Amino acid sequence: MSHAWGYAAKNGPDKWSASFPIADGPRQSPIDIEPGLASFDGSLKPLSLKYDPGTCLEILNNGHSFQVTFLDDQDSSVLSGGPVSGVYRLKQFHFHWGASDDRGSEHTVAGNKYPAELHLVHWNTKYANFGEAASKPNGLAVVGVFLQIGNENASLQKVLDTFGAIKTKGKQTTFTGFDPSSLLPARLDYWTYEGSLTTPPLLESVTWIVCKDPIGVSSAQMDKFRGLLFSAEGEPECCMVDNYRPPQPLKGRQVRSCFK
Ligand code: E5Z
Ligand code: ZN
Repeated sequence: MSHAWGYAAKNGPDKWSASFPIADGPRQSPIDIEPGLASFDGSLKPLSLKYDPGTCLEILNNGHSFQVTFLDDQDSSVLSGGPVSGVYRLKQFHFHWGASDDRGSEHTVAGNKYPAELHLVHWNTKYANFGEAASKPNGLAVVGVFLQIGNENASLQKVLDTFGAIKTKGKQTTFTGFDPSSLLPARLDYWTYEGSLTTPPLLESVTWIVCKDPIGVSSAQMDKFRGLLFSAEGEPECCMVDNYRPPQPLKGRQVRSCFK
């Protein structure tokens, strides 16, 4: 790739393999989840997500999405149970979305897209830090939550209310006291499979935990997402939309569910 990676025709998902050959690897994400092909696994534990709003630090437009970053120097905001062993710390959450409400999620369910997908990114504390964990087969656990159109989401609105301060690439602002639990569905039924980061470097280090139940978002709130820019201040304005990678080949992997 002659340009940095992105989601445009010249540097989008079809082009990533030139610079990141793992793009064609054995455990790439996202995938299409076919519920009828997932196997119920009664040995899967309930997912435990315990988050401390005191660890929420800031919100950043990184030019690909926006992310809310958490202090991860202690076991204060953690994932355990579900398909994983040990304790994983929350590092950040971010979203992927479309140019319109008919697309935007990375994972699909029986071929169907949702308008957006939330990713809560955690790293395995058996490693020293996120950077070490990111290259290990069991280094990361990402919880995926679909957004579906409905009523305004009051918790999400707290995030969207910061967007005036992070419109362009590289901008960040303090964002404290936010409880990411407020963005979770009431029921944590999930599918799980072994996959990768969905953006370069596409590292095959992610245990994916995709919630079956979506959370709500209004169409007006989805429009707020689309008001962010991929571009930096002073550059030609380029709306941050369609920042998702399409489903990748399953290559014999099994998708398991914690529910029948
Ligand atoms: N969309 S996603 O949830 O699959 C996802 C989650 C996290 C990242 C990308 C996609 C991410 N990217 C930053 C680059 C990275 O964190 O992964 N770097 C890893 C190695 C490293 C610090 C070394 N990081 N030092
Ligand atoms: Zn993501």
